[in-house]
Amino acid sequence: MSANLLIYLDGKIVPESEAKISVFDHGLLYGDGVFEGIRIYNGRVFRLTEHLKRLYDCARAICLTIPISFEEMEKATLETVAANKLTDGYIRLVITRGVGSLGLNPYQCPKASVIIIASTIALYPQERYEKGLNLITCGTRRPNSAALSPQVKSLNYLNNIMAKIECLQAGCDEGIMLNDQGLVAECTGDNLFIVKNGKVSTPPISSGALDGITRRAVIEILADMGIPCAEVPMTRFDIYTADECFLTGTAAEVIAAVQYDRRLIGDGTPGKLTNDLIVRFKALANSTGTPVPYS
Ligand code: PXG
Repeated sequence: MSANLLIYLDGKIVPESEAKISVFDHGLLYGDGVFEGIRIYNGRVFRLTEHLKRLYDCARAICLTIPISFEEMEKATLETVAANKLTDGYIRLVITRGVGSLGLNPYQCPKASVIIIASTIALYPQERYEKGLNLITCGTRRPNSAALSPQVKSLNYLNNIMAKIECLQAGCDEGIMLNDQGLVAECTGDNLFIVKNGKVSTPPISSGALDGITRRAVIEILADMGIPCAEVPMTRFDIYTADECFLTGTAAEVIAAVQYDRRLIGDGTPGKLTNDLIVRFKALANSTGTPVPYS
């Protein structure tokens, strides 16, 4: 990690070495809190409003009061990026429940903490963007929404981390997580799309897929190309027999998947539409977004 980052912590921008939180913070003790990951492209923050809306919705869903307004959060995010003079990078917003006692009760935590980190991220090596990813099915399932809604980007990502460990131990790059009914939900930190006979589809949110912002952007790009995207329940069979498969996420962007459960997807190389979407997504990301107010 770069050593001299400037971090926003509860209203102040401080050097990384001073950006510390208490061991009694329930974000640490219980994973009680929410987060967002946002990209900066070419001096602009991509889909900032959409990301902040999701953050505030997730906080609301877990009865967490974010101590600053939406507008203040927007300003703080842009100021943190400007302070670090980043024109391309990654922003991590973290809201923790705050300092409390050694008990679950979140009402013992008087004030949530707000952390904004502006840095960089590289999820997969460049070679993977050219050749595509190798996927497996993870044994770890997406939680049922009657447990913790899979829409909450909470600070407890253990479910996804367990799934990621399975992929890595199997020598694969990523894994597909099924829901409790055995339907395809998504990957460990990315949404999933397939192309078959020129038709594009992606699992619906009701299957346990996160309502990803990159997913939404890709559906919009497809619509602009005159290609509808069906949000329909999907099984492993649909992926085994697809012509193309790709993943979307803020960190991963758009990336092809070329192998799944040791079967080749299509001819085992990134598909034509996938490559086209990679280019179109880059163009969109580099030409839109909220400008960063560098001084
Ligand atoms: N599914 C899950 C479970 C996610 O956490 C996505 C899909 C993609 O959503 P967006 O809105 O980003 O298009 C996410 C978000 C990582 C990492 O390091 C990944 C995410 C967030 C933070 C870190 O892999 N993905």
